[in-house]
This record gives sequence, structure tokens and C-alpha cells, in this order.
Amino acid sequence: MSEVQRTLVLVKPDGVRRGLVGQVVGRIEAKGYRLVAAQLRTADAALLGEHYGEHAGRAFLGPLVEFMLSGPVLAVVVEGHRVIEGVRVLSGATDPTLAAPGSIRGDLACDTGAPVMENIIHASDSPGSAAREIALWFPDLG
Ligand code: D4T
Repeated sequence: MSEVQRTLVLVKPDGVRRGLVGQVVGRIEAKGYRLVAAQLRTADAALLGEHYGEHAGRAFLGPLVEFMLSGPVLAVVVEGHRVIEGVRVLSGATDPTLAAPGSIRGDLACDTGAPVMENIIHASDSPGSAAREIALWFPDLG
């Protein structure tokens, strides 16, 4: 049975800086998913504090927020059958050193030794996260 979902994808500042937006979005489109909304913007600390609320108290949160503020991100809402899982698989493991070849992180990112892992892409990890994150980044999207 069809289970059309929406997920939030962010091409993080490292991906935008390195000119990889087209490759990341292209892989998602080539897989067969549909873009619903997109916006290139520099986030602010309040938005990122909410976005990464689950990581409150973790040592990497400060460096993570600083990295995410370091330049614009491309925020995209993507739609498709089982798209939440699907884009997580396309993204690969969080640690780009361990991400499988063929995945976005596995092919396009490596651990540079920076205080936080710069891994090109964020993708919502569950239906609850997707709904929360889409409402945060695209409050006007009905
Ligand atoms: P995001 O949220 O960016 O899609 O990544 P993941 O879902 O794959 O991973 P996450 O939320 O656990 O981590 C968010 C972000 O923080 C970096 N990070 C994470 C890090 O630098 N050190 C760490 O120990 C962890 C767990 C990488 C992704």
C-alpha cells in the first residue's frame, strides 16, 4: 500500500561551499523522489537549537551549531513512498569515514578532523522528526 511521506533534507554548509548541491539533490531526484519546497538560507541559533533539541547537553552540540551557522544551507522538503527511510539510506552513515561507498556521505565527504563531523546532508530520521522539522524550516507549508 502506498505510504507517501515527506522528509526534511538539509544540504549543510560544507555541501553548499563545495558546490555539491546539484549532486545531492540530483541523487534524490534520480532515485524518484519529488521536491516539494526548497530554500537557500543561513539558519539562526534559535532555529538550530530547536532543530537539534534531541542533542541538548551533548559535547558536540556547540561545534555543530557553529558549523551549521557557518554559511547557507539548502533546506528541501522531499516527498515519496517511504521517503524518510529512503533518503537516510541514500545519505549513508553519520560518520563519513564509515559511510558506505555509493551513499552521499560515503562518496562526497570525509572526516577532516574538525570538531564536528561535516557530512554534507541532514535527513529526518522518523515520521515524528520529519513533521517537527518541516514545521520548523517551512512554517508556511500546509
Ligand atoms: P543529521 O542529524 O545531521 O542528519 O545526522 P544524523 O542523524 O546522521 O546524526 P545525528 O543527528 O546523531 O548527529 C547530528 C550531527 O552531529 C554530528 N555528530 C554527531 C558529531 O559531530 N559527533 C557525534 O558524535 C555525533 C553523534 C554529525 C551529525
